[in-house]
Amino acid sequence: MLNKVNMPSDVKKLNIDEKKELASDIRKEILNVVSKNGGHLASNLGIVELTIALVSYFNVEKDRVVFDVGHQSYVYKLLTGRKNKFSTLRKFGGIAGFPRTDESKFDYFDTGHSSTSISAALGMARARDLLNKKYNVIAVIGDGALTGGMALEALNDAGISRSRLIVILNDNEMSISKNTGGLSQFLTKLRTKKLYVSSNKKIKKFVNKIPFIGKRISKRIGKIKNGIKEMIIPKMYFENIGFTYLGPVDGHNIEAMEDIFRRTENIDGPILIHVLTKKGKGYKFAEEEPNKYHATGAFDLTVGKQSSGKLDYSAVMGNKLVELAREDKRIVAVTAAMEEGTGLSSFAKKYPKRFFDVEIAEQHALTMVAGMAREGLKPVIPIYSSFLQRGFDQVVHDICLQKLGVVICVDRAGCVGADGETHNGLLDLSYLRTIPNMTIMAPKDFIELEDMLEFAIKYDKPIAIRYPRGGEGEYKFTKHNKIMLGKSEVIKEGSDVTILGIGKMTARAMEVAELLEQDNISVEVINARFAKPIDIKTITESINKTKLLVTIEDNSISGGFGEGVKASIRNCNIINFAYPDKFIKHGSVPELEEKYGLNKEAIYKKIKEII
Ligand SMILES: Cc1ncc(C[n+]2csc(CCOP(=O)(O)OP(=O)(O)O)c2C)c(N)n1
Repeated sequence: MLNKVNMPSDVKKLNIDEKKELASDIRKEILNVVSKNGGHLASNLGIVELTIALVSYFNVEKDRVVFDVGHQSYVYKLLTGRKNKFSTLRKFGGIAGFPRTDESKFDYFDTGHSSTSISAALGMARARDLLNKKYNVIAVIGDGALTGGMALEALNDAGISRSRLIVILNDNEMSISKNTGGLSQFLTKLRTKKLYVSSNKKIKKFVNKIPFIGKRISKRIGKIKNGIKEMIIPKMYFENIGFTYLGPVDGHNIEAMEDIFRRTENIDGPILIHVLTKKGKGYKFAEEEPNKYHATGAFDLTVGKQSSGKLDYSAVMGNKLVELAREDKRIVAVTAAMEEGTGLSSFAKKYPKRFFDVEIAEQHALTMVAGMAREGLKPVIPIYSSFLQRGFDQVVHDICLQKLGVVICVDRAGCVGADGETHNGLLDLSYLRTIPNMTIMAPKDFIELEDMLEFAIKYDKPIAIRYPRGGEGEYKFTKHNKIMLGKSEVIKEGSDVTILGIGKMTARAMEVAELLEQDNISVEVINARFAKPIDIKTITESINKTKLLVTIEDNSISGGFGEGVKASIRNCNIINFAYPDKFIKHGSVPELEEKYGLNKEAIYKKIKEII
């Protein structure tokens, strides 16, 4: 059936049995491509029927659809003219893993970070009304993304707006891990019969008390329970904040969803449609362990995802934290819905009372750890670099202003590869450097990360440790000097050029040095360790000898480490290697490093030319 479908108009022509067949074909195609390219699997398997119903009922040629996070937009891509390119998903030059307005006219808003869809959709709806246009605006948001502050702020505003806006809540009871907060408990009540039964009882009890006719009405209540379930119960929440609530509806029943979409036609103002889906639907392994298949690398379809057994920086941080927490009972760990991704699972198991998953709420998490630090705890908050962007003001206003001892572990710093623009962590060195009272470190390898974590916990002032996605590179360091505040480390002495690497780029500096030395160019290599404060003394001593300074970082050039060094060291020839001041698209890290002249060959060539 997928062979016959390319565009939404093709989907509209299908009868219900054909749509079901299409759903099955789409699942096969997604499994086939994601098992090869990696990507977000479970969320897409869960949203197949919902997307078919959406594309089939609405006119997505003009009706705006905004996918929250956008990781679940693969089905939509398959049905909106991108089927033939689908095998290039997340590859260099291929289609992106998230909606991209520059990729298709059917993508109405770029997403990647959570909880933005309702705000964007409300903006579009208000624009439509002011410009006297006619189309639907639909935000598709998961129950995980709904826990983000922005989504709740947007619901609050949308509720009173009276703008015609449709929010489709794709409720699969999961964020990446299980949702835990109060909102998810509320949704569970809506979902299950429990609330209905107990409210039904309450209603009967109330009605029974009405003189003369109460008992008779009470008997009839049983008969109209479905009506009550749909009309009265949900009004208690969503309708009170201004939405018309429809549902819950089975998100794997295309007909039922199309039917409920039809019912929106005569409703004005904001509407929330509650759709129940199963994450990972149709692939046994993903249904059983949806968290494992939320985002995945390539894997063998028949046996499922196997652990590579390879250590990565997140796991090294998590293991070390478990060890340190044994000795220091004041250590607590906080995550914004990224327990597994940030390597905190063993900490969560070992110290459940000292572990807090606040759901997709980076801003809240950062101010909460400030409160914890204020009262004498030692909070460690691992957070992906690109998601930390959300909490910039909280780092400034709540952590750094008060010099509170919070350890921010900036995970996935640098270029992340296949997830592209929204997920690259290329700005953290720039924005963290601007904050007074902040100290920033970056380790050259796993051992240095462990040493830095130990140092940071003892430091008792705001401090960030940034490290990349994945594991160490091929270059292995043998020596690990003690970490001292603001001190860099001279790894190799030389006399013609100084190469100053930071974090994972220290290994790159050593690789480039090896190439240059083959041409009899003598290289001094310094591991910066601290991006703030910059070790001006050691760098100055080195360039007094060599007269040429090269910096290498996996951050944007704009405001990054290299620019910081340039501003601190006067009268010196400096060349900065960094990513350009651009949003860097998806591809593998080696491909992108090649494109932007950051691999060892390119850096070697450029230095040689200059020398
Ligand atoms: C600001 C931000 N924080 C964290 C993430 C990582 N993340 C991507 S999807 C996701 C879970 C989303 O859950 P839900 O909205 O329920 O969608 P589902 O995958 O369950 O369909 C998280 C935490 C993100 N994309 N953006």
